[in-house]
Amino acid sequence: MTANHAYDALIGRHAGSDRPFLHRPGGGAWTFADFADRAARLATVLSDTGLAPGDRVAVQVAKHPDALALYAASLRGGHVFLPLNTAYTAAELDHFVSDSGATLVACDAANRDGIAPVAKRFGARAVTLADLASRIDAAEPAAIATRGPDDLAAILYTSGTTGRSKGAMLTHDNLLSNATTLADAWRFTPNDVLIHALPIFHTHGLFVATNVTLAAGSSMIFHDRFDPDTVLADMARASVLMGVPTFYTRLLDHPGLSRDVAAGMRLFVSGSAPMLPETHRAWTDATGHRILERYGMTETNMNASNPYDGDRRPGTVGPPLPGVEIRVTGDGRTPLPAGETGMVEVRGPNVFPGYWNLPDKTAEELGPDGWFVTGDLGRLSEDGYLSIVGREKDLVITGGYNVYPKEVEEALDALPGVLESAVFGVPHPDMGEAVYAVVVPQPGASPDPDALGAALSDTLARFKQPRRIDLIDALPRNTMGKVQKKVLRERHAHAFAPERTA
Ligand code: MCA
Ligand code: AMP
Repeated sequence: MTANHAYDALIGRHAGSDRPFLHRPGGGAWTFADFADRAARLATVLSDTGLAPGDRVAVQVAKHPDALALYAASLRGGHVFLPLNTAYTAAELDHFVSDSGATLVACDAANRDGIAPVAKRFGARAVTLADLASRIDAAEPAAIATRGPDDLAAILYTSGTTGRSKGAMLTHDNLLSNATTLADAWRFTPNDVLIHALPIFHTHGLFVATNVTLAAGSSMIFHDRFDPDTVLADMARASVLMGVPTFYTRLLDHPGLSRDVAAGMRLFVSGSAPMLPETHRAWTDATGHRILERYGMTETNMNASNPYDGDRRPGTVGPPLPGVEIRVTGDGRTPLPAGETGMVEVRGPNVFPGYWNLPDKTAEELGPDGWFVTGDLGRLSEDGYLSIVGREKDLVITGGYNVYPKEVEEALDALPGVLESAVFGVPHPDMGEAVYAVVVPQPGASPDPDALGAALSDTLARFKQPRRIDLIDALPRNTMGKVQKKVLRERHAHAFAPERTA
């Protein structure tokens, strides 16, 4: 008898169920039994490639049901799943493959030629998801690898304010404990039907949306991308939507949104980026539903959530989830009283054990007492609701994707004619924030901002590329010589403001 902490509880448990799990984009559905069987056979295909328990499997594929089967197969085989944003360039992939020591890189046919040399350089094999899937029917179900709560289930790379991206290690129990907590807190039942329109290479779409559905034995309507028309059309047969704030602002702009269309829905969840209180209120006016906003991080899964019953307060992310502790600290990491703003720290079974191969970086952010320093600035109310009021980390969140200015500045500074640059976020009506860059040319040079932007496309994912690049004479600096991003943010705050009609 084997025991695999997350696989057994999320997938194995449903292996005999003929209830629907996943409604496919083109029609038809997988039952839970279909999904578990596909994962079991795909686990054999993986081990036939030479993958052993503990090995990392990097995956950069377009959203497809088989990508979820690959995640399940990786859990079953005891491998470490390493999902990658499809927007990443081959240059960005280089670091993830070398740093993780991945042995297999699953990709799409269209990218195979770009990825194969990267994989080869680091002793890995590139294989297309379609190729792996084509071998499923002929494979026998694999044995379930034994995995305990503290064994690694996944590594998700997050950028940082300094240096290269760090691999956040997530254990079987990080994933399972958070999934069961959320399924409970949000009252998921087998009758729920989730509209799954998020990407599946980040925590939100892969762990929150998928694991909660699995933990509760609910089902999902799998969309291959976010399309407001399709989301609205599917509300008639669904009960829950999870999204980033951009989903909600785009749906609010859609003429098809109404109380009637949303009448059968039970819950709308938002997270990954701050939601403006106006959006909450507009959603309630348009649909009669109160959006439930929650707060999480790659390193911690979900930490806080507005309550299912009771007051869902716009502009807050609610109290800590059951089993999770949150404190706000000041100088010397001393806890501050309610009402005061400081660093948000979290502790609980959801918090990761550290960054892959980076013990020093881990020690900076995760104390021996288990408190993790999030880099977010927040405030707790007297009755325990957390408000995220800013970020100490220099981070832009655009449409729910994180962009670390340092990475974009380094790419800009490496271009001919550029002396130095500063990158920051400004309000954007669709994406929440947009990436903005100012560039100081080298003496005598006058680089073309459009050409600079185009040159970044070889190295940076599209969502990281600045929406605007201006040339300026000098960066604003304080007396210590530090670039004043606040001044820049204020100077360009209205760059993307919707035009006013007189
Ligand atoms: C696409 N583009 C973007 C973004 N997405 N640019 C900036 N930020 C983005 N997020 C680019 C496209 O490449 C395109 O470039 C142009 O913007 C317009 O694309 P559009 O068609 O409007 O975009 P879309 O394909 O409709 O995507 C927008 C989206 C998507 C639906 C908001 O970005 C999305 O699904 N975001 C969700 C991200 C997410 O899951 N985050 C969770 C991270 P061009 O100029 O070439 O046309 S997990 C997390 O943060 C924590 C743990 C948590 O709490 O959940
Ligand atoms: P990631 O690095 O992708 O895991 O992004 C995590 C970051 O997203 C957090 O540290 C916060 O800064 C931000 N975030 C997630 N959810 C919310 C929210 N509901 N409100 C404000 N910020 C959020």
